[in-house]
Amino acid sequence: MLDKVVIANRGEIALRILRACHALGIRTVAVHSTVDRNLKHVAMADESVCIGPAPSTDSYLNMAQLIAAAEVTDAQAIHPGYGFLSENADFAERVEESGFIFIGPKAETIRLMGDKVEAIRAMKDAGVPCVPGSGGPLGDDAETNIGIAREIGYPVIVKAAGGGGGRGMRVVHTEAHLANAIQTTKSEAKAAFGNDMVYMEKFLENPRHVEIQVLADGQGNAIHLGERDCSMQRRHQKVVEEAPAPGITAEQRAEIGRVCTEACIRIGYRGAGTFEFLYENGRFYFIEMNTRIQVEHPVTEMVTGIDLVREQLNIAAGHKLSLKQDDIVLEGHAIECRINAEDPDTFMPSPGLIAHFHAPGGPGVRVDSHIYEGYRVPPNYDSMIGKLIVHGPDRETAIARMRVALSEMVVDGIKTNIPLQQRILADVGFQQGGQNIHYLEKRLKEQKEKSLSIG
Ligand code: MV4
Repeated sequence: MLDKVVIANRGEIALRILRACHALGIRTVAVHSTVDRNLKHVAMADESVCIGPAPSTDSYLNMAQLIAAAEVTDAQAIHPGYGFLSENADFAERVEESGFIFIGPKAETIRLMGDKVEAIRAMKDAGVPCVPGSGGPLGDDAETNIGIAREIGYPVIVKAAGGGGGRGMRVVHTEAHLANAIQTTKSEAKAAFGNDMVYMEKFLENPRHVEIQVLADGQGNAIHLGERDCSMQRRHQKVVEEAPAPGITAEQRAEIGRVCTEACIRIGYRGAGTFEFLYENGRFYFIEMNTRIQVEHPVTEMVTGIDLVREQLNIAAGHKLSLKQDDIVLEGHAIECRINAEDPDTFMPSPGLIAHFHAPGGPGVRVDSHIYEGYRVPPNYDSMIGKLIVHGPDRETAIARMRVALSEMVVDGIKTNIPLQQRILADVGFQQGGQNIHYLEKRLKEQKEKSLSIG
C-alpha cells in the first residue's frame, strides 16, 4: 500500500481523502494556503505544508509548490481531489516525471478527455452512444458547416473542444445565425482555453443529466457503479444529486454500464471516472468524461456500499480491482444536497465566521463537511461548505430523511442555501422525480416573479 499521500486540495474533499487514507493506514500531508491554516483536515493530517497565499493561482494551482511539498515530506503520491489541478494533464505528467504517483488516470488519458472532440471520437469508436454531431472539428468553410447543420437538423449547439462543464457553447436555431455563432464561439474559446477548435451537435432541448460512475485498474479490469441523476442545477452548478436516477430500469443500467466499462478497458482507463450523458426519450447520449473523483460521489457510495476514494488509493497503489461487476448491488436510494455559503435567494457568496454549527444525524444521514463552530469561511474559494447526504430504502424515505436532516442542520453566522434546499425538497415536481436540466431554473424564475408581484 501507499505509505504517504499529499492531499492537493482543500475543504470537504481534502477531509474526505484524509479519512480514506487514514482508514488504510496511509499517512497524510495537508497542503494549504495562508488563509486555510485553520482547515479541519490540516489539524488532522500527519504533516502540513503552507504552499502560498490565498489566491488559488499562487497555492492550490501552483504545481511546483505541490511537488515540492511531496519532496520535502518524502510522500509517495498526490491526490488532486476535484477542481484545481485534478484534470490538468500537464500536472499529472509533472507529478509522475518527478517520481510520484498521480492518483488518477494517466496524463495521456486526461489529455484525451480534455479535448472534447477527441473524447467523443474515442467513445464513439468504443461503441458509446453519442449525440448526433459533426464527428470532428468544424472547418472555416461556411457552406460545409451549413451542410453539417442541415444533416444534423436544427437546433444545433456549437461547443468548444477545450470547453466542458458548460463553458464555451452556443445554441443555433436557424441557418442565418450559424456562421456568426461559430465565429463567436471560436473567438471566445481562443480567449478562454487558448484553443479555437469547435464542434457541432444536435441540441437536445429537454434532457436530463445522468452520469455513470466507473472504476478501472488500468490492468484490463473495469466495473460500473450505476448512475447518478444531476439534473437539479443552476448555471451549470449542481444543487441536488441522487442515485439511482428515477425511472432508469435495471436493464438500461446494465446495458449503458456495460458499454462504459468496455470503453474503459479499450482506452486503458485507470482510476475512478464518470461518463456524462444527456438522457432524453429513454436514450443515453455521451457528452463528456470526467477523469476525477466528483463532488457527488457519495450518493453512489451510499447505494453501493463502496468507498470510492479507498478504491482510488488501491488502484494508485497498483492493485488489481478486487471488485467484480457481480459484487455491485444497488440498495435503496441516496440524495445529496450541496450546502453553500451563499444567499438562498440572490446566490451571492456569504463568507464569514460560523458562530454556531449543528450537524444533523440519524439513520442513513451523512455529513461531508469541514466546517466547525468558530471556523471562518474565506472569500477566496468556491462557496460549497459541505454536503448533506441521506440514504433510505426508497426515494420517498430518502426525501423524508433529507427534509428532517435539513431542518435539523444549523449553520449560524453566515447565510447558507439550506432554505433553498428545503424549498426544493418540498417541491412536488422534485418529489415526482425525473425532471430535466431546466426544471430548477424555471421554478426559480417563477418564484422570483411571484415574489416581485407581491412585494
Ligand atoms: C448539451 C445540451 C443539449 N444538447 N449538448 C452543458 C454542460 C456541458 N457539460 C454540456 N452541456 C449541455 N450540452 C447538447 N447536444 C445541454 C447542455 C446543458 C446542460 C447539460 C447538463 C447539465 C446542465 C445543463 C444546463 C444547460 C445546458
